[in-house]
Amino acid sequence: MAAKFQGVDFYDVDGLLSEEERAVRDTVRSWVDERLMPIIGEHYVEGRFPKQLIPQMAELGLFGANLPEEYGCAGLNNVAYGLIMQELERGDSGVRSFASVQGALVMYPIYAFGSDEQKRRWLPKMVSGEVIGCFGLTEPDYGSNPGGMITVAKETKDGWVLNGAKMWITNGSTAQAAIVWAKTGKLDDVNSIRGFIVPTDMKGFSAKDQKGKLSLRASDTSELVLEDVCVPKDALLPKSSGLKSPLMCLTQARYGIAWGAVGAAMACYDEAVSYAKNRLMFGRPIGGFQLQQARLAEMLTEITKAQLLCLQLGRLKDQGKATPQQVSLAKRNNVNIATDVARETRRLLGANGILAEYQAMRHLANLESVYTYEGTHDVHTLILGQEITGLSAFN
Ligand code: TGC
Ligand code: FAD
Repeated sequence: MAAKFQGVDFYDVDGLLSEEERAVRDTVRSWVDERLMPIIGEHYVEGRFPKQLIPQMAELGLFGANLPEEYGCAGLNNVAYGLIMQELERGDSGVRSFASVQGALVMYPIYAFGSDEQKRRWLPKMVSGEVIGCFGLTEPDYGSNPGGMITVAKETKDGWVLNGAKMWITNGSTAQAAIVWAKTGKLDDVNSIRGFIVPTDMKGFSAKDQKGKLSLRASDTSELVLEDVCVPKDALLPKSSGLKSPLMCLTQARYGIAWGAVGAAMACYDEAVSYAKNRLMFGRPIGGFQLQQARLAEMLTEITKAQLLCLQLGRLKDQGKATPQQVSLAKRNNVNIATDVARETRRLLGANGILAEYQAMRHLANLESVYTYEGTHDVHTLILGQEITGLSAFN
């Protein structure tokens, strides 16, 4: 079994953090060690999200932590928020996903596109975990290309009628409220996309969990079906306007994922170092062999680069200067290196590396989802390609 997490900080990144940022990180780090680590392996094997942790996460202020205090949120800066995501994903990508969907994909659109009444009605209940939300953008035939969506919202004299299906929706079966993106005009009009807050107990709304997942097992992922779901006029997020609105939410979530992936990589590296020092083969620790040392050196190098990337991105975001393309670069790089670190750790651990008792295989399997969701690695490559050349691969 892995020893207690020691932290990974080769370049004294800690020294670049404020006292408050370190305090937030240390609080979440202790919570992950004490409450999440002892149970996550079992939940993963059983394919269950640890729902019993929701009130504790709310108590710690982990939901929408970078949103303003006037709605009960923690009002933290983006670096402190990122450090929360890092520590949660050090535990498990599914638990980080739960918090990032709630904060970046559900509370953020209500905050950014909602009316004052909607913000006052929903945000405090979401901070406290009383209401869990999900974010329905992806459809069975429209994943990387959400602009093609065929879910529609038709205006009536009393409100809106929604029809369509959403696929791969995190927290879909747990949620009391779904942010649903739908076209309010012709199917070829991406500018008619609007966001709706849909209570999941509405007639015509159903959520069915996806079975047989070999990745992100400690997370609920569902298909949502909307059949003539009638919502009142005030379900519409009034300031949502076109495809740009859901894509703005993705930028918030991708930012958190960039940090989260570093957490998963740190967990694996820590496990690899500890195992390499303790596992004896040919009469000495395997960490004494050059091959394993090269593995560890590569891991530490990539983690250190990813930590510095996140910190500078967070500082830019706090200054209002971070661009979606900079977020894409960090999501793309950090998830990629974290997947490599997890794979190399699994291999370094030999047969033990396939057990749920250790972390590497669980992180590796999780990171395959993280590589795909919130824009696949390929999509982020093309976003960067467009930024570099000015030529879009999509349109
Ligand atoms: P395109 O013409 O490029 O853009 C339309 C408008 O949106 C603006 N925009 C963005 N704004 C903010 N943030 C971003 N990331 C933005 N990307 C684009 C853009 O400037 C434009 O604005 P305007 O003013 O000109 O109208 O749109 P496109 O249809 O060509 O699509 C581009 C593409 C492929 C990059 C986009 O569709 C994309 O990102 N696809 C990936 C889909 C995706 O990431 N889905 C994620 C679903 S949610 C999820 O996976 C949750 S996982 C759980 C968890 O987070 O833990
Ligand atoms: P596709 O778009 O079909 O892609 C298939 C392959 O084609 C990929 O390799 C892709 O990179 C490649 N490809 C696509 N377009 C191009 C191109 N132009 N050029 C080159 N290659 C291309 N969505 C939500 O809305 N809400 C959620 O909460 C949510 N949670 C998720 C949780 C999990 C566990 C997973 C796995 C997914 C989740 N998603 C969610 C969906 C996720 O965002 C999509 O899976 C993702 O955007 C990719 O879409 P797709 O799976 O349809 O793949």
